[in-house]
Amino acid sequence: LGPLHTEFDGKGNAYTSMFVSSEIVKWSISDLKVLDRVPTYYSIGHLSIPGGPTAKPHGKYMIGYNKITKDRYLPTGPELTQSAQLYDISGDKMQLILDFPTTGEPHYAEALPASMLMDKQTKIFKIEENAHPYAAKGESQTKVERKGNQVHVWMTAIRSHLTPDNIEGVKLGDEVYFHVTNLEQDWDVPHGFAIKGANNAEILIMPGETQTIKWVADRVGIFPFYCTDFCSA
Ligand SMILES: [Cu+2]
Repeated sequence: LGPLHTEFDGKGNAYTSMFVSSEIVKWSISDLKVLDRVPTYYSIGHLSIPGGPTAKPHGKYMIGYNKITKDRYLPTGPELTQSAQLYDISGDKMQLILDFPTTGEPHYAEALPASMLMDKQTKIFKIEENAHPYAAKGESQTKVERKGNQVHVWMTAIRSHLTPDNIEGVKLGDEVYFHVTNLEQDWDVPHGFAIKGANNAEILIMPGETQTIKWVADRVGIFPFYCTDFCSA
């Protein structure tokens, strides 16, 4: 009851989500016969077979995404945790292999084998190729320069400190630009930067990258700054 979305496995079968009866129905495209049905938990909306909308679906797994699932997990907020199920569809019968909480039912979700991405991902940015005009490619290149009421800080981040880590002479009303270069050249060592009173978003700097955050000195005082990727700086 309540068919919503259909995906294909590339082997002549279609899988349709049924919102009202909370199930997925597998049927044959050639003779429209129902081959199998499995319950979802519950009120399924979209479903995804990795590669489903392509000419060659991967056809091994299927994920059911549910909506307005109210009582399966701890009620932690105004919006309750949603629920999803992973099925093995390699055989004649669909088999539930994982039942897990998730955040909302995606419209629309696609999945693909990790092997298609693993050797193509960027792990770091080479520091010697950093062409950012405010990059500091070593702690010796860090500096603070004033241009009128703008203060530019060439800053570096490396486990576990920021350089410079003490900046004096900023005046009330100054615009301070922190240009932070992450000196790390190792995978998965990002750094962040935040300063007390900043009203723009934090930055997250990948290894070898430079990013800038602007902060206006709108009151007199001492303002702590720190790495938001918790390397202890
Ligand atoms: Cu850090």
